[in-house]
Amino acid sequence: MASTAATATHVGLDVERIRADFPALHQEVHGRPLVYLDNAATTQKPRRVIDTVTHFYEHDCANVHRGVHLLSQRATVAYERARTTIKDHLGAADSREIVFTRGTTEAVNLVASSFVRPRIGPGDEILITGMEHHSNIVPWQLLCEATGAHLKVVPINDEGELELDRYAELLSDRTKIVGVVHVSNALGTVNPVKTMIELAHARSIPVLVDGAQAVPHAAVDVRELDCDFYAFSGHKTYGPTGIGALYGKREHLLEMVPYQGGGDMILSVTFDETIYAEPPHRFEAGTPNIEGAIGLAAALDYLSSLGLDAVAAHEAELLETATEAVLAIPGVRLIGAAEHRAGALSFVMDGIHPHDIGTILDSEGVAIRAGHHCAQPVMQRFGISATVRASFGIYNTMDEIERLVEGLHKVREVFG
Ligand code: 7TS
Repeated sequence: MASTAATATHVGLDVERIRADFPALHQEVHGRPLVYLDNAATTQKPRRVIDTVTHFYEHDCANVHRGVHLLSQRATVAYERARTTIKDHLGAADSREIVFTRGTTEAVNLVASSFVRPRIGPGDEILITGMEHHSNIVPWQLLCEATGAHLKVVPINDEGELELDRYAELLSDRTKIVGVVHVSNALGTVNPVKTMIELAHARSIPVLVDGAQAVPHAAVDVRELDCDFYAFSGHKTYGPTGIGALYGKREHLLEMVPYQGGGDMILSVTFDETIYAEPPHRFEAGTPNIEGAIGLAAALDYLSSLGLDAVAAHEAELLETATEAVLAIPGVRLIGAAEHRAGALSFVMDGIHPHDIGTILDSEGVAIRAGHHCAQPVMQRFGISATVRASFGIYNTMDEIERLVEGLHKVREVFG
């Protein structure tokens, strides 16, 4: 993964060329050129993705897996080809290990319902970390409520890193699954997921990795990680909203019960008995987000074409520069100073509410996110209610970091 400590061995990204591919970047906000630094919430979309989705609507629009007619065949081929693109992007062995979902949130809920629920009972444990997004907390709480299992949480230190010793101690014979975020959206911390997976596997405990903030920033290889499940969202990786994917090891998917019932997930139905389709279709009930899947594949092709190492290096440079520049402003305190960070910079300013900072920055044309970032336990850990978060993508520039810093100086002027 990228980290602030990454060495600059990359050939570099042609950021001006990349920017030309993103129509939404070329607009003014409150009379200033837009500086978009809210990429952890969602990214802008390149022309290639927009054109791919438009092409589907203009030429191939039909339902999948059910038509003999040509348009339906073309839609089916494109949809299944998109699955192969995702498989290749994640380094999976078999495209049948890729399930299309609405995004990371649905992927976690799917694992909770179809994999963990049948094998968990009262007194069993689910182990997550103190830096999870709500989407990797609440599904497990729902499962605990329904089954009498307990949620255990790995603490984080003052730097915003996981306490690995505590993690090892918390793994127990009762642990039925580990859920861990690869890169924290609230702190930017890159977690040592490979080591965590090894430790869990040593006790035969499966691991689900939330990769929502990892896939946009660096190469991910699920076979190298040896994770059991890996989830991510299309819209944070330059693709459409409402689409994402779950990678699951084939041996697990084959054992899993359906998530939702409906069309497209069956082999045969009578009123007495339904025989389910094989994975992954078993988990894709109903008409899927066909154009979303195709658009996501176009986004991943686009990202790969830039070179994922160059992407990671460019963003590491942006993050390092932004961290130094923002810390030089009086009264700024970083929330999350982990040795390995990627993508996001979270901070607070003495005596000024993050929402006020966000509003003033917006008036200067700079889009950041202020809030709890759907990670309220992280805020509780640091004794705050919110942070300001600047998050970076392939099209951000050093000039934009200057605009952020100028905006923060304006904030200080306004608040005296
Ligand atoms: N996991 C992480 C680490 C995330 O950052 C997010 C979304 C999710 C899961 C959920 O993804 P979804 O696509 O299913 O909604 N994070 C953010 C954010 O940081 N600001 O807005 C959404």
